[in-house]
Amino acid sequence: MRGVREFADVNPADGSVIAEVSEADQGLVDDAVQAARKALLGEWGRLGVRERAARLHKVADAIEARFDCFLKAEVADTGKPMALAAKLDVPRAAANFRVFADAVKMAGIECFQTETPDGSSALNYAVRKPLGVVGIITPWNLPLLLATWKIAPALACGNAVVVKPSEETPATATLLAEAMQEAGIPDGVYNVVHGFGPGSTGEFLTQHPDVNAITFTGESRTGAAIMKAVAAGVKPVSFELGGKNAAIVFADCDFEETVRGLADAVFLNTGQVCLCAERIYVERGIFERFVEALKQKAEKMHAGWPTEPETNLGPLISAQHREKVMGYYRLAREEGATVITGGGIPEFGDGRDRGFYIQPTIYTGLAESTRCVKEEIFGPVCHIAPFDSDDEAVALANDTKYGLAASVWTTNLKRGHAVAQQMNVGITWVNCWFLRDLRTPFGGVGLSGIGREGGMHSLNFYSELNNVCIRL
Ligand code: NAD
Ligand code: 6OH
Repeated sequence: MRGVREFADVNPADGSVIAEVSEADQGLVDDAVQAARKALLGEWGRLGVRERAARLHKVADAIEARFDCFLKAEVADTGKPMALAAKLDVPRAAANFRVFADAVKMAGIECFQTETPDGSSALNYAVRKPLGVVGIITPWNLPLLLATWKIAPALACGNAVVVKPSEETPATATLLAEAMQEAGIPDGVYNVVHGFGPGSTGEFLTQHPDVNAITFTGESRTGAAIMKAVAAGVKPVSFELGGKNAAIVFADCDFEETVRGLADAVFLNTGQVCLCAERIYVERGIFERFVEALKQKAEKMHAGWPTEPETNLGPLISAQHREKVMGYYRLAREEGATVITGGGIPEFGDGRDRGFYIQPTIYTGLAESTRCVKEEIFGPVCHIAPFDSDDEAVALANDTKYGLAASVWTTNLKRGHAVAQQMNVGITWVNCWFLRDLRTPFGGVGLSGIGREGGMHSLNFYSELNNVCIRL
């Protein structure tokens, strides 16, 4: 028998088992890849761009028609507040399909008229072709949003995909198959395999000789392991990896807006967003006031059951991840931090005590060289430090091996531009955070990734260009 080892899907809000999931072994991964390859030779491979785009809009329609199912599945898998998933995760899944359906229809092709040495000319034009079978490996923090961010452009470009969602959050990728079927996406174009990473489904997929490219979102260390796995086949990769993102707060900021924005940037999704700010640098004149204001926000957060409308702080994803974050909370004290608030595990006296909740936490007083300031924690936690000049703030923010996102908070637009452009990252927000336009380049520098996705950047990654040169 193949693919029969089962693993538990756990609800992080109360530790209950919500499903048993079959782990795909090498044989099942082979089947999925072969199904995808076969689909490329069938109806899917013959569809024109207009019809492909129309079907992707239908996928978006089918997601919207099942909004509540996706919502419940995502919340059960992650424990995140239902209000957040209803505002962010599920709508973004539909939006991902619509944006890339439209983008591929609008995309032009490169074309050059070339002068030849004999005084005549040639015409060059590049045609877009699918890569083939794309392996998509995704994490647990925004499962549906991040999977569809890659699935939609891959399908828009005519590829077939094999998706391996995180073992922590298998539900919504599975449910998406129903939406695909309803939308008329032919069998074999969208495949899902469940399982773990090393020595399991994820590794089988990255090492598979018939997979043409790998697109991955997750930890930087996992990205490094995947690079090794694909090296022998010289396959293209797109990596969206970790971050240790900085925020720079100037004394001339709109104080209330900034505190509100940064409370989101630190605590949204219990700090489990790759873009979250874990380092906040505040101009010295407003340092004490800012620390106090963010502390007030942290202490007012409501760590309720996910379905309660006032809940704005869910649990962490797993007992193991909570142990990792608690390790950093202990380390911060050893490294000499002042604990402004939090640092522990809350007690509720009900079923949530069996879940993986953790207190929102703020530190000050750490040296910049400490591990808590240098390493990604991925929890509801930040360190706040003062600065005295624009140059010092830029230097502090850029002193990291990561380079995903930054935010700058000031009412001085000239300063906002100047500082933003000096950030060594893929995305800098000024007076906002996680405000997304899906046409813009998205990705990271250094340990935060390879390549850019979004709009044309996604279309360029998920397709091969064949330049045709015609002598005229
Ligand atoms: P992870 O790297 O542990 O796992 C991500 C996926 O990779 C999972 O599906 C996992 O099963 C799989 N995997 C693990 N090892 C593998 C291997 N050797 N071969 C093939 N597949 C393997 O990441 P996570 O813990 O699920 O997610 C949290 C991390 O993701 C954080 O570091 C966060 O910053 C990062 N992240 C980055 C972005 C971004 O856009 N830059 C977005 C979300 C999350
Ligand atoms: C990381 O946790 C969040 C990534 C967000 C996106 O990839 C996006 O497209 O908004």
